[in-house]
Amino acid sequence: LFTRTGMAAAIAATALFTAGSANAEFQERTIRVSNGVSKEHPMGNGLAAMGACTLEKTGGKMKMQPYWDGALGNDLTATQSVRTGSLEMVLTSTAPLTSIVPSFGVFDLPFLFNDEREADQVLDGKVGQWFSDKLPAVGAVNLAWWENGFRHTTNSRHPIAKAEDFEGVKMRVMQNNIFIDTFKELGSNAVPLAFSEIYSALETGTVDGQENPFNNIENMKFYEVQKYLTLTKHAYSPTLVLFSKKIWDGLSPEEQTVLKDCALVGQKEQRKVNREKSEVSLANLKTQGMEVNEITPEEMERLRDKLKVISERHAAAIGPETLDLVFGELKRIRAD
Ligand code: TF8
Repeated sequence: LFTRTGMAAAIAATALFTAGSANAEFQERTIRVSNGVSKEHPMGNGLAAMGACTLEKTGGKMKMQPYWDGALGNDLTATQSVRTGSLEMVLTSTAPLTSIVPSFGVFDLPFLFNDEREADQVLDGKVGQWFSDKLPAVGAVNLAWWENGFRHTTNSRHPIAKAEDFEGVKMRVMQNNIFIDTFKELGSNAVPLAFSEIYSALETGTVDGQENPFNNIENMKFYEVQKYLTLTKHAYSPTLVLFSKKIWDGLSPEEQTVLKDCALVGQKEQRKVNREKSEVSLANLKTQGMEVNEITPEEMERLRDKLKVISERHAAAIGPETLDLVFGELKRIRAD
């Protein structure tokens, strides 16, 4: 009898121990995610897919908790919170981070990518990994590359149909030297501002124009204060899915794997919806009263030529190794 009781106790202890180790793999966690846009943006679809995935893979323990409209800071300040470990995650364009990782500047060069296929192939392959590998040293882990998208230009002054039409237009740009220089080169007055400040800057006339993907222009209701939309497609903004390295190092290997796998599940959904919605957004912007201007192929060629100097001027800051890597990969992709 004595032995049997001992056995039962030992079995109970084993059961407890097993439950305990399962708990150690996955703890109750709420992953707060900062983003500058509002929840109807395709980022919302991506985060919903990612969150459903983490819940499923952790038996309900790991939740994604998005914060919208820059409630936890803009791209740059939220990234600083991620780096110090006071915030788990941020979705941010690469451009504001170029001051932290100068090689990211390559993505800001005018007309780098021609289409989404090129962007996906560069970012999802070994080149994208090479960029991601630079982030742990500055306190962040990139879980995947999502998409902000191809950027187009809006303003309230006049239709833009050629390079010279940028002259004298006060343009809000991202907090990034290459964007500032690009619009200065075109004769605009380039004003760097955080994303959350754009609407009121446009409304009060502090700036005349800005540039962003269609989804963002619609999501932020810039159409209320902007008349002209020009299809410049002058840059593609990749989105980083940045996780705090400090917090990452305290996660179990299983939790880390779940986050990486689910960020890719989210990527698939986010890119899909972003691309579908982009066309819908353009149509909605017209319905809202925006006048849409295309630039003729000849004028586009002149615009590209005029901006070639930007790549030359910023080559040293970006670094030759980075440029070789990205342009080498693009050459390979374009030959396919
Ligand atoms: C910008 C960027 C931002 C995005 C967004 C907050 O213009 O394009 O729209 O990074 O995720 O500041």
